[in-house]
Amino acid sequence: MPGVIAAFTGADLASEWAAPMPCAWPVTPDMKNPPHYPLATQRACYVGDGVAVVVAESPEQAIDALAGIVVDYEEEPAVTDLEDAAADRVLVHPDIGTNRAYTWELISDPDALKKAFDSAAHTVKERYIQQRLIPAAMEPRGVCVVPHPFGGDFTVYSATQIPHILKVMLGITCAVPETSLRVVAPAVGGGFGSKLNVYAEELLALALARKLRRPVRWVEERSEAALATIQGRGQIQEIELAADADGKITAVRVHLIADMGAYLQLVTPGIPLLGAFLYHGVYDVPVYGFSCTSVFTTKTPTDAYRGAGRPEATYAIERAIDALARKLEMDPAEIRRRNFIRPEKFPYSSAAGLVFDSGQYEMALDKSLELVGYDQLRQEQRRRRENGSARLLGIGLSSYVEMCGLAPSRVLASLNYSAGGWEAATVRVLPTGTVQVVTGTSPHGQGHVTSWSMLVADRLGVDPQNVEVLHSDTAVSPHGMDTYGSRSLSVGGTAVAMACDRVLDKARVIAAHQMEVAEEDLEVSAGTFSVRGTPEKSMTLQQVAFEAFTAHNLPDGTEPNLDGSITFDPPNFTFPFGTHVAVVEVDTETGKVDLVQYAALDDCGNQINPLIVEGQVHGGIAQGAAQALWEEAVYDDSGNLLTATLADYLVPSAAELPSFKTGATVTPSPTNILGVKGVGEAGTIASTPAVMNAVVDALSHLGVTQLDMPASPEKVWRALTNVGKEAGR
Ligand code: MCN
Repeated sequence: MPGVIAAFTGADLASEWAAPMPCAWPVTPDMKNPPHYPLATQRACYVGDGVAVVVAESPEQAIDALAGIVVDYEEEPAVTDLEDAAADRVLVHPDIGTNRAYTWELISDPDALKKAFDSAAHTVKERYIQQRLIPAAMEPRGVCVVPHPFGGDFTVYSATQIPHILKVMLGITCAVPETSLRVVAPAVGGGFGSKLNVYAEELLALALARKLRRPVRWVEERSEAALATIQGRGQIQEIELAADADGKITAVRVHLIADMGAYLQLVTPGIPLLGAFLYHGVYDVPVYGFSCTSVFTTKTPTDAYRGAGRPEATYAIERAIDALARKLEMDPAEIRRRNFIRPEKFPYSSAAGLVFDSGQYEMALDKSLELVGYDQLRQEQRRRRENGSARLLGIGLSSYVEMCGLAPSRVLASLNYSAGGWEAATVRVLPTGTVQVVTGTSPHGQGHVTSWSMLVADRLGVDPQNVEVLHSDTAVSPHGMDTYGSRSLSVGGTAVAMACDRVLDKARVIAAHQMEVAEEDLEVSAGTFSVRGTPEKSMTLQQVAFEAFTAHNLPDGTEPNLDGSITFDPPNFTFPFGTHVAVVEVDTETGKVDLVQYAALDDCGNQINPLIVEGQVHGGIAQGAAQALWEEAVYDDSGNLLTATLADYLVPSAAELPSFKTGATVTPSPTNILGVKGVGEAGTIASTPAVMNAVVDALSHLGVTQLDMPASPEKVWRALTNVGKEAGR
């Protein structure tokens, strides 16, 4: 056809791959991982599994040519329901003989767990559905691979969160020496975890550029993104709480069935584990049990989506604690207060095996209630109920803690993750005094250039305008572990700060030598080294950098140039926390829910840039509220995605959201020199349960307590109609 350069099936390209597509998280030794290649050869296992590729001069010509391909599919039954998948009635991959990818357990003390439930004064058992979500970054994915005119080198431009990891994986999968690959992640257009992956299209673009000896580009369309970019969540959760007569929780037991989709992508199997340690939330729970069975379905693979495992955990515990409060007829704030881990217990060793760094949970709750005007809202709620108003008010709380700053490499090893959790940084003071920072993080909307400039300026006493931050290009920043898991500031930013300290140490040696004084006699302030007691005798950092550059008069053994490099492996996760309060109005006649007020109190330790922190919280809240009220990937029984456009998949805009009230407390983390904790996912983690608790809070007096997300008008209306029928109304 016009403009077509080449067309290939999966079989045509089979010899291009040295290994299947990577899954870096084999969570158990017996985990099932069916071979996954960029194009299917025998069986396509989900709608979105590529079977052929066309390379043409223009995207339009390629699309026309794709329409000319006839695929002779022989249809097999789909498996879309998770419990059905676990029953192994229809197998997604008959070769492996089961749909169960793995079972993973974390039970601190099985006897104590049983005993706690047997002897509990109160128990609640809840079942929740985490619907699948479709990440909707501002820009979908895109990749362009340029072969160098001579030799076998390639430059790969990809809209990825992980240029460094991608480079390693491309090398392994396509048998290209790492030295022949340069990966550049330019302005990425958002990712929210969905670009923390190695995708078929990236491998195809590289293999085709190699085969055809010309640049190859691919840019995803929005509906393709819905099918072929990973999806998030996808779990059935069962959570049980045991409590004593006063409402003090004595044990938590959780079982999940997690939807892997048709294949395991880069970190698919690990996502439930990122929540596994947190189903007891912010509460001091002595006995804990968690298990997860993960299953294959004939749907798009799942993987990391903002929060990855932690929103799911927070949702389950925060809804369950509200269920316990209802059972005990206790205010949701009061039951939380009774169960919080107390400030004096930090560092707190949890029954799940983590050590929480620092926290003041009750303070965050108190401040959030103040922010939203809790007592007045409860009065207003009562008033509307008494007046028989058709617009009921619901107030929902969510107190959260999350583990981020992924992660100490040794801990990742204990979870069978195939990479480390360190981060690299280099800080160079150039001869003219400009500071160049090389970071291994890879921002895609989080503002690292601004934040890193601020923290370098602060530490070195230079103007932030004079700091250049280089990132996301493996030729410029060869070492890095990239951006996800709200790790960048607490690991990458800390590395930058430590590299600054190395620079200052070296500068001090040079300045002391130049001014012929002892190092101890020097004071450093605002980028100037001055002699204690004789402030007029001083050198600026810029002067020191110039001396280090000319190297005419350096102390013996001091290397020229003023720079410092470090690779920092964090000693622990960081544990940000807070309480969010959502206020909704529910129209009992139509079932429509309006989110009318929202207050967020977050504690991410010291803040480098409060405006960015607030922006991160805002975006996170919008995303989490969207899961509660609007977003859901809907499949039919044959495994067709029914919500593959933004007309069917309801991503909210500003019009659906109130102005958020935000506040902060500051409880520094003792695990890094900046005292910071992550914030990139906090809003998403906290907001979903806050909003759902608010919806249930509006309706529970009418008997509606079981409600799944998204709380669409139809679902709410049906729930109200059903309880009405039961009550003979
Ligand atoms: N920050 C701060 N003080 C703190 C904590 C953070 O000033 N105590 C600042 C940091 O300096 C940084 C920003 O807040 O500029 C986020 O830092 P951090 O919490 O370390 O998170 P990461 O930079 O590692 O970002 C990852 C996180 C994740 S996992 C997802 S998903 C996500 C998110 O960030 N995806 C995003 N935020 C996003 N924001 C945008 N615009 N687009 C995405 O795709």
